[in-house]
Amino acid sequence: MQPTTFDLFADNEPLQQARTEQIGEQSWVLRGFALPRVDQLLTALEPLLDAAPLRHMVTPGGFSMSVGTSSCGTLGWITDRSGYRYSSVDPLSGLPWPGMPTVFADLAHEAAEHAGFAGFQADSCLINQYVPGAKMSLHQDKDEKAYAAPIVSLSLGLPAMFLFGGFERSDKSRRTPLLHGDMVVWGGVDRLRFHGVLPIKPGHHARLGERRINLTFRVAGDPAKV
Ligand code: MD3
Ligand code: FE
Repeated sequence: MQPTTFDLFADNEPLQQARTEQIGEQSWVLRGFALPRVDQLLTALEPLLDAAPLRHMVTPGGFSMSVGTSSCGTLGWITDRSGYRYSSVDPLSGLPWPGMPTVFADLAHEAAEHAGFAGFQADSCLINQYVPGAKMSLHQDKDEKAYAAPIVSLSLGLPAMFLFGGFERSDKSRRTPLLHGDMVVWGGVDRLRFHGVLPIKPGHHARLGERRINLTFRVAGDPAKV
């Protein structure tokens, strides 16, 4: 569990160090990994959310999620009264989800590689927006077709306290803060761990205002077809 360091910028840029922290056998937090690309990421995000706006989806149990969600890529995660699943069509518009911007795909690929997962090519990016008070209860991500690929996440805006649990809902969970620019890669034996996010505390982020945006990059469909 020895933290390693690497240079975020080219030689002539101001030195900023990102730290890689191991939080599980095959899970890594890449502190600040996305910071050099935040402007490009937010520029790419804006038109996506115009085409496929954030919405509060309803769970099979009939509850409206406190998190606002949308997707880009070939597949997007949805939920309604009939269940959770991936869809190639945005049910709001009846159109395919917006394509995955190159800056998203490249960043996710590089983060995965940095954590030891070569060749990661996401076919889905779930966009979660949290305002203060919004949370995500403990759950497993099991709607993807296969679990061989890791899940890669990017946190932007307000900080969150992330819960990293075990393989049973009742297992004790550890917590780690996720800050603007942090990325996390969960794979292998840690892929099916329960996880969640505590209610976001009120606050203001210089770049994103009163919100947190989390992007999760996934291989949701047939891995052979990505
Ligand atoms: C650990 N999102 O969208 S990202 C989700 O911050 C979700 O919005 C949270 O959980 C968020 O499903 C957490 C981190 C994450 C995603 C998938 C995981 C952590 C994971 C899968 C296995 C273990
Ligand atoms: Fe999840």
